[in-house]
Amino acid sequence: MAKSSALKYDASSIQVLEGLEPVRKRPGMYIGSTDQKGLHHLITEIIDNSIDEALAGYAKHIWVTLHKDGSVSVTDDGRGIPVDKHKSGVSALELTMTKLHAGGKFSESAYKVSGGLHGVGASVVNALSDWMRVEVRRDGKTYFQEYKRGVPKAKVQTTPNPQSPLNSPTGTFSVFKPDPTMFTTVDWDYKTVEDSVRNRAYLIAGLHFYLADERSSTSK
Ligand code: 0RA
Repeated sequence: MAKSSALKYDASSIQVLEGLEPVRKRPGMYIGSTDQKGLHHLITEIIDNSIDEALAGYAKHIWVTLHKDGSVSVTDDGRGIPVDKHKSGVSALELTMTKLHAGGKFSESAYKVSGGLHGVGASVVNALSDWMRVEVRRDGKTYFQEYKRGVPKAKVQTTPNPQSPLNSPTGTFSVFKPDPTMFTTVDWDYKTVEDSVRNRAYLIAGLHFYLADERSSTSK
């Protein structure tokens, strides 16, 4: 029989699928709404993780880029999401990207740092994305993992050819394309993104934001 175009799932993929199912079933419960406002919430979830890394004293720069294909990338020069293996054998990066953080912002977490909760929200963005890729720069290496609707395509690996333009020895690059079946629109509004970036930038001295819109080749 010909290989179908549908994904083949092994036991661990099915676990991830089941774990993220509540997000895809009731996206509004996690991001407020599935309209353009909810859509933009995806970007703020990812930016807020980088901001937490800035508040922890590490990230100094955050780059946000709206890409031509409708994907968005957020890059920071913080320490990089940890990639070490949990006792289960799964990378901390994979756990961050695939496990719902129960109770979210109000629960205790091993990743809690000075008022921020590292990584919370990333799995929600991942679950609501058609695809996502995360690259982590640390130990002189670039680790990466790719996901399809939240499910890892393979284990965390290293690559000699990073996609991110990060030119710092450490940092995190996340790029995702929202799943059009989860939102009433997947069109980013430059002004909305700009306002949200500006409002955050005002609050944090010494943190520099860069926003680029490759759809129009404008950057600010
Ligand atoms: C937990 C621990 C460490 C870094 C981070 C989280 C981290 C998370 C995000 C999410 C976006 N950017 C990030 N940057 C850092 C520190 C691990 C260590 O070096 O010991």
